[in-house]
Amino acid sequence: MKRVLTYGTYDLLHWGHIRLLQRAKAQGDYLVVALSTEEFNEGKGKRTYHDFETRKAMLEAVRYVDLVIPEDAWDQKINDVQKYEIDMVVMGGDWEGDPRFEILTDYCDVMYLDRTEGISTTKIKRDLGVNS
Ligand code: C2G
Repeated sequence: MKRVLTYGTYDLLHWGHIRLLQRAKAQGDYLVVALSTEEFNEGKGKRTYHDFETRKAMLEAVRYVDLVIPEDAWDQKINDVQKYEIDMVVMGGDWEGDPRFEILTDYCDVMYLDRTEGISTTKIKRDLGVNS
């Protein structure tokens, strides 16, 4: 059983998110998503449309997702990898080389996948004329 872990905000779930989850699950047999809490998002300068419980429920409805856990601190990742016996962390390419993920290479594999071009939560809000 190869266990995969990924992190994100996953607000206004869109095709780029689904493709990331699909490809992350394809790397193993079990996919854990660490979902940013509102408090953590404030630290990332992000305000979400959906609250944590709604974003969690939406992710749990995605066939590729096996477990959703909260992400509420940058420094929880090593503990997450150990606690959930993770074999591989997978993130989108915008995180490639980020030390907050590179540090995990001592504990598990780390893989970065190409982002899906032309879609983002920010773009959706902008195209809808919503102040992001
Ligand atoms: N993503 C993607 N293609 C897009 C948009 C997003 O592949 N067009 C990927 C991102 O690279 C990320 C995941 O989808 O791996 C979730 O994206 P966000 O919800 O924007 O997550 P982010 O704010 O990058 O949070 O600790 C790390 C952070 O929690 C990551």
